[in-house]
Amino acid sequence: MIGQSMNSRGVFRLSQLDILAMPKVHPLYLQALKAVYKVHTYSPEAGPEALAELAPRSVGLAAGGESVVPGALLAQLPALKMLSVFGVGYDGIDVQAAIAQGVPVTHTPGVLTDDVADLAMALVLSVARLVPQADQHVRQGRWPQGAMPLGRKVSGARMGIVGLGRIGQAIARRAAAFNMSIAYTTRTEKPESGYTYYPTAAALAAAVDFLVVITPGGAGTRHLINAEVLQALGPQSYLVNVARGSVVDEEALVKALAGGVIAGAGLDVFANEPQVPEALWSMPNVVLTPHMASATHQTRQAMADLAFANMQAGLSGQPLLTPVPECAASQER
Ligand code: A2R
Repeated sequence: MIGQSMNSRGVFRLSQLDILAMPKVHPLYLQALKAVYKVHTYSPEAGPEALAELAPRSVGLAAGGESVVPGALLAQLPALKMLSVFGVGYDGIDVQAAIAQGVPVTHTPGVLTDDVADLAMALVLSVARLVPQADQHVRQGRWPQGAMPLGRKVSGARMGIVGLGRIGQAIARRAAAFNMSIAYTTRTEKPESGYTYYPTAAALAAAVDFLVVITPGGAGTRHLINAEVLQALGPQSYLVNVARGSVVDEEALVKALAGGVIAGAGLDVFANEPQVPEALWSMPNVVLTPHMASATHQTRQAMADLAFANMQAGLSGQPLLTPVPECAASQER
């Protein structure tokens, strides 16, 4: 146990320990950490001297779901005991390097499942029922001049889910309430789900009206949704991505949308955030949101609480609440 002491109210404090926070870590997570630790924000621009001073003292590393933590950075932190990520996705973290260095990595699965599933359905409904365009139609005073174009019915349509984990299943439950038929693709079939399985994303795409992508990011899923899958989806069907920008070949997507290869797309994530291809800005068949699937007061607080609790557990020798699967597996060995 490191630097543990009891304060006047009998609450354990891990005072005076130094935590390094990656740039843009969520303020609620930082706020929780600052109540207990000395928190320093890592600034890659500040140069190696700034890190050299902090490195021997930094026992915890706080990161966000979009943080990039390469093995080279971890190697500069010899005192590191814990890496706690605020987010369920952790594809920017070199987990194998952390494990090799004896540093456990945690993330925040579960607490954001409902919000991400909610936004997936919001994008399905928005793009199919032209909600953003309808809002503009009214605000810009165009209603008296005429009606909106017709949308695409969602209830009873065919839903395809790429990735049937915690969030994919939550999307399926919502789609079921819309009377949609549900099919999915994953690496391993989930017969217990009762949904129709397709072994590839292309086969699934060919069989659905809405293809919702909700796998992890990283090398294993890079460009899983490519030109061939979009071609299979076809001109009457829609793509929704609430996973990671890297899962979709964005160049192929822009071409498919511009050329009418697919009907439209609802996108919360992009290949090079916060940059969004300008070609998408003016497309009427696209709904764009700024990677905000878990961005509610309630969920961001729950994520901050869990990320903080993991950091505290790791630094006080307690069992971790939610290690990433690779670390859970390495702990069991
Ligand atoms: O393939 P399986 O049986 O491991 O299923 C996982 C699936 N998956 C894939 N499906 C098709 N092709 C792949 N190459 C592939 N790799 C993984 O993604 C599983 O059904 C699902 C991930 O589920 P969970 O681990 O429960 O993650 P959760 O909480 O649903 O979040 C998914 C992602 C996060 O990693 C963030 O990047 C994003 O949602 O917000």
